[in-house]
Amino acid sequence: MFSSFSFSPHLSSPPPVEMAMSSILNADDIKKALDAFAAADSFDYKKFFEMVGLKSKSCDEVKKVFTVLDADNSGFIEEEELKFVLKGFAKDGRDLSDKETKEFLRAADKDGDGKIGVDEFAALVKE
Ligand SMILES: [Ca+2]
Ligand SMILES: [Ca+2]
Repeated sequence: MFSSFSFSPHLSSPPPVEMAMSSILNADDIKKALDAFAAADSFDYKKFFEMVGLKSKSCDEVKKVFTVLDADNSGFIEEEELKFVLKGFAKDGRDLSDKETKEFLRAADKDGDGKIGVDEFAALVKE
């Protein structure tokens, strides 16, 4: 018989994102930040991280947020995950445009491997 516990590394249904995020960040702050950058190509990661309150969080909490955004648990936020990064904060967050995604990635990806590691993410948040 199958046990009720699953240790599969290929988890097809990650835990509810909003619940995880709202245990770290204030839902109202997230909503305000998403509203502020609702227009296409208006995204500013520095202001966004500040508005959602991430900038003032501890390193551990920033790492938890990274884990939520790393939807496939690869240990990195890849370009395709970055495009949907706002959905990690709230279900109704918009997709980033290709231009925003590339700019965000370029700003974060200090070692140039085309994806964002947890240290790169933490450094970006604290920038
Ligand atoms: Ca990933
Ligand atoms: Ca990198």
